Amino acid sequence: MYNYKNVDINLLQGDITKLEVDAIVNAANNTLLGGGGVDGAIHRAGGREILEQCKKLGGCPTGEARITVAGDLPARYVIHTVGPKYKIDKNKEVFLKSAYTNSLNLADDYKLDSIAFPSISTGVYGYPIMEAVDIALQALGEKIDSGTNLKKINFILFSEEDFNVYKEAFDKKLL
Ligand code: AR6
Repeated sequence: MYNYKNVDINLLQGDITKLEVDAIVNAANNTLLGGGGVDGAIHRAGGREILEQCKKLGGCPTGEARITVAGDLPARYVIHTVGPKYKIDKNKEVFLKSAYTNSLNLADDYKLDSIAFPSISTGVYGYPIMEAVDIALQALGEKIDSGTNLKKINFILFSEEDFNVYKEAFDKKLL
């Protein structure tokens, strides 16, 4: 557990669909209609209610974020964001950072206390996790510096390997 300017920052390993937080973040695609990876896991565990709301949103541009209910999940909301495709998108650093920042901003708009992020873009979308973690940290730091209502910001990594990459980067920046 880390703390930066009175915000608790937690690194976890496991399945984001199990977390009892105000909002979990989904690494979605532009359609918001589901897919594989963490997106598939969230829709599978959350049930149809999430998809019904997603259908009404009409998609989401890369780097932006949208919010829905969380259906059968223990979280209250799902914040769907779309990260860049590493090999295809130009300005991928900008888009990855804004995916984090816009998700945090949306959580603040809803006055949420807690949020959990997966590692956006580092699965199917091919972003190297060593590069991605620095961008996640930049977005986090700038958001907290500019003021947030959030009390607890969690990052949850599916594999032990990814968790260790995050831990090393977080130790360097936040300890
Ligand atoms: N909990 C936490 N993390 C998870 C879980 C889970 N249940 N399942 C996977 N991860 P990815 P992307 C990790 O591919 O790269 C989808 O098809 C995974 O190990 O889910 O942003 C969408 O519809 C990896 O570290 O997201 C898009 O088309 C991280 O989540 C596309 O994939 C992100 O991997 C988005 O690709």
